[in-house]
Amino acid sequence: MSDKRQRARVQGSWAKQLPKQPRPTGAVANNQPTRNVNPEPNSWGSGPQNTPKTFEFHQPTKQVRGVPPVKVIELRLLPGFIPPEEADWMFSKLLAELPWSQKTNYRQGDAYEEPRLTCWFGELPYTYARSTLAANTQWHPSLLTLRGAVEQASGCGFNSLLCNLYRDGHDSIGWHSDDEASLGHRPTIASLSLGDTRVFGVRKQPPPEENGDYTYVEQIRVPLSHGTLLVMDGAMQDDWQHQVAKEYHDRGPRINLTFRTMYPEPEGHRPGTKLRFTNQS
Ligand SMILES: O=C(O)CCC(=O)C(=O)O
Repeated sequence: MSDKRQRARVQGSWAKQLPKQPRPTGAVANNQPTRNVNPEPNSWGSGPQNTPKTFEFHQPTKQVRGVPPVKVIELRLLPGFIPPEEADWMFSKLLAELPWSQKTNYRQGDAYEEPRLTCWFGELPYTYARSTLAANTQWHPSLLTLRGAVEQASGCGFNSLLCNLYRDGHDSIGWHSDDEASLGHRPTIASLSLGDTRVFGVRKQPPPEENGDYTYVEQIRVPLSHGTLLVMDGAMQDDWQHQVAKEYHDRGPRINLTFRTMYPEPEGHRPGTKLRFTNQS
C-alpha cells in the first residue's frame, strides 16, 4: 500500500492534504483571525492590544469559601486478629474473672447507670461523664498477654485499658469521642472485640453552622466480630464520634477491650475535662 493510501485509511479525512495557507507577515497569535493585526513595524506598540491598562483589586462581595485543612484519620481493622478458638477461650475467661461493675455517671446533675458493665486497669484513674474509675494496677495476666499482642500489631505502647461488657443487645454506649485531656492530643486507641458481633457506628461532627444537627453528616458502620482488632488514630477523636447502639433483636454478650495511653490530668484541670464538649452515656 502506498504511503498516501495508508495515511488515508488510518486517518480518514484528517489525512487529506490541506491547501497551503500563505504565511502571515504580521503578529498572529495561535492561528487567531488576523483582526487588529498591523503588519507595519513602525506602528508596533501603538495598537489597541498594547494600550497600557490599569487593574484595581476589589474585595469580592460574595464570601469566598476557605478550603478546610486536610486532617488524616486512620481506622485500621484487623478481623480475626485473635483466631476463633483462642478468642472463645479468652472470652470465657475474661467474662468469668474480670471485676465487672456498673458505673454511675452524671449528666446535668442527674445520676444514671451506664447501660453496660466496665472495669479499668492503669496506674492513673480515668474520669469521664463526671465519675471516676479508680486506678487499678492488678492487671489480669491474660490482659497483659493481649496488651503485648495489640502493642505489636499497632506499633503503639499502652498503659491503660477500659473493658466494656455488653451483656445483651440492650447494652450500649452512646455517641461520644474519646477526647478527655487525660488521653492526650490525637490519641491512638486499640479496641479488641470478643463475643457476639456488634455494630460500631462512626459519624462526623457537623460544621458549626449546623448548630449540632447531625442529620446530614457522614456515617460509617463497622461490624466488629469475635477476635477483631480496630485501631483508631490521627484526628479521629477530634472530628468524629462513635457508638455501639442498642439492638432490637437478640444479642449474646460481647466484651470490648480499649487499650489507651493515659497522662496525668493537666495542672488546674478538673478531672475528665474534654478537649471539646460531647455527651457520653
Ligand atoms: O464497644 C466498643 O466497641 C466501643 C467502646 C467505646 O467506644 C469506648 O470504650 O469508648
